Amino acid sequence: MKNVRKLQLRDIVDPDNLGRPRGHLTPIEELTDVPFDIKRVYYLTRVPENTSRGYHSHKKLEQVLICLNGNIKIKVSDGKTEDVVVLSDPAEGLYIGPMIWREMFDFSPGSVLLVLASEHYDESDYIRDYDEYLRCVQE
Ligand code: T46
Repeated sequence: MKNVRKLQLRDIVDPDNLGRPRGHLTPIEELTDVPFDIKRVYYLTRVPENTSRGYHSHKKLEQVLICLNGNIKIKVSDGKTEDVVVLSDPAEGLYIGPMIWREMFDFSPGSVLLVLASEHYDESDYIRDYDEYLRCVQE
């Protein structure tokens, strides 16, 4: 689907000098690891079971969603086709560009969704009404 794609982020796993694991490190640099300047970062935590969020599109905003812990499902649609992406790997991002409807659901207990955004928060960039969204993408 245009304007939606998975990004493989770096996953640095370097043992200490005795060969013991030290865990994973994922660096994210703007315009290198994500395709935009990062102007805003936010995260979703403690989302109750059976709770869905999103239900909107953005006119211009680009974002990368990363599940830092647990797993989360993201439904994306361009108004014609839809797809469900499962995020569970902290070294994987989901790029969502302009005019993509998104819904986030099935947050596992303790899950954390980190979002990197190309713009500051601007409510006028949101399309929160699905019929309006469909009218916009069909124009
Ligand atoms: C998106 C998905 C993945 C702010 O004041 N600043 C912010 O940067 C954000 C993101 C939200 N807010 C306020 C606006 C609302 O009063 O926080 C409240 C909850 O926002 P919203 O209902 O839009 O949250 P989600 O989880 O439905 O959607 C969010 C982002 O808004 C959206 O851009 O793509 O996460």
